[in-house]
Amino acid sequence: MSKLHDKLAQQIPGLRDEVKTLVKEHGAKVISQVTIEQAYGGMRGVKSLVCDTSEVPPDKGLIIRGIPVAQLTEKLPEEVLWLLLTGELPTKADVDDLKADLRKRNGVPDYIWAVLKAMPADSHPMVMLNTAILVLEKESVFRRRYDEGMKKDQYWEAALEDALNIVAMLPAVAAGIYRMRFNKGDRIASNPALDWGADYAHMLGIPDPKGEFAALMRLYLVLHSDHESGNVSAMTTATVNSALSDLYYALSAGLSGLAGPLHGLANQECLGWVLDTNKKFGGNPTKEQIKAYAEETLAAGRVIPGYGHAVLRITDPRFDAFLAFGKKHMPSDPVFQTVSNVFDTVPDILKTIQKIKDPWPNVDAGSGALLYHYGLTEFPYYTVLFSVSRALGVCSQGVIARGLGLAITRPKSVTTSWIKAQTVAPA
Ligand code: NMX
Ligand code: MLT
Repeated sequence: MSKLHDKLAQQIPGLRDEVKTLVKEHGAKVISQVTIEQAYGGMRGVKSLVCDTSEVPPDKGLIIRGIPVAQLTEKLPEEVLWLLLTGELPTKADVDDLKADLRKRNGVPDYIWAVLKAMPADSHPMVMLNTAILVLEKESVFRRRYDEGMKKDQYWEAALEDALNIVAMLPAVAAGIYRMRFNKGDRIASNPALDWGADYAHMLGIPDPKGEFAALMRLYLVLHSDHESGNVSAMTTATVNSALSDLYYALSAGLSGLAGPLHGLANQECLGWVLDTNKKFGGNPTKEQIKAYAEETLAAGRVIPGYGHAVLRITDPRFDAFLAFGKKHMPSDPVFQTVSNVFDTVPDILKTIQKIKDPWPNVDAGSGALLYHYGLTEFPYYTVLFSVSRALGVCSQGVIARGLGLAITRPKSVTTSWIKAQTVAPA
């Protein structure tokens, strides 16, 4: 058994007992209320989910297990995976063990490539990724063991097996999709000497003489790894998984939510918007030209991608981390400069629109320019990178949920007639 398995085996029974006691002794305590506006408004702010892997205070941004994400930017994604699952940073021996375990699990079955090749050549890369994950469900340890009559207190172990197998295979699957979909030539074999993020960079095949692209990939995979559990992809993954559909079904469903333009597709749309400004103005636009283009976008009833957030009310610290990377490695890159100028311009415009609650950039506002700089210019692919990273968080959430024995998700819906009846004052 791996060190990660053993660590969780030590922790999970105690956590389960703690939750049982909390519910038994304080189950009736009210922690949130729901207004009519929230019922129609995407349940914004309703506290009705529990997620222990991370939290997102509106005035601070992502905190993973008590550590602000700005303090995790030098960590490997494997270290963050360990942190998400156990609540502690791993020792060197722990992380070496996890790396070796992932390496053992990273072979992708040949049938995946046959399925992907059979898909229309112009399929969106996110459709290819979600199809591959769903087809891989055949490998689910959770489903096999459930069919064999596994006991409830063993669910988390089978979920951990699925989570680790998925995380291990994803870079090769995602890199294979990149090379196939964008005619980059044959797939590139995994290099067992590399860490998970650097190996993904290597399998994509982007020339990287100085190792900067690998460094960007590690950073990217850390920054997108988790964002508590109320966002569409995490909540969907958790809901599907709560039916004891295994993590292959659950992740594929969750990432279908990430593929939406209001969620993870915004990174593709954001770079598109930045490049459009450069095209429209025949080069790097001035701040006045950016302002004019932003106003034109808003007047057309469209959103400025990469700006605004359902929870945050500050500049996303993940955006800050990407901006710092860009300033260090590519300060004079014209696309990066436009991203930086958009940051100086757009919040002031959005602040004048009363209905917009957060005028600041989110994680998607800057990452595309950095990828573009290193030659990863196929922006329909960008949400796939987000997905590989987000799998770390949502799969960790799934393992913990099965460890805690959380119930199937089933809130109560009401009709508009019922809501109208609540607004009538009693006679
Ligand atoms: N540009 C134009 N309008 C905006 C923007 C924006 N960037 N952000 C919010 N609004 C509008 C929003 O469409 C809504 O309009 P209406 O009432 O007419 O439907 C109004 O402002 C109120 O929205 P908020 O309450 O501020 O935001 P909400 O919580 O509903 O939505 C987002 C959050 C992220 C969906 C929204 O800010 C948005 O659409 N941003 C652009 C897309 C984006 O960057 N998405 C990525 C999110 C991060 N991620 O990685 O997933
Ligand atoms: C995310 O990382 O999932 C996004 O910032 C969206 C969110 O948290 O609502």
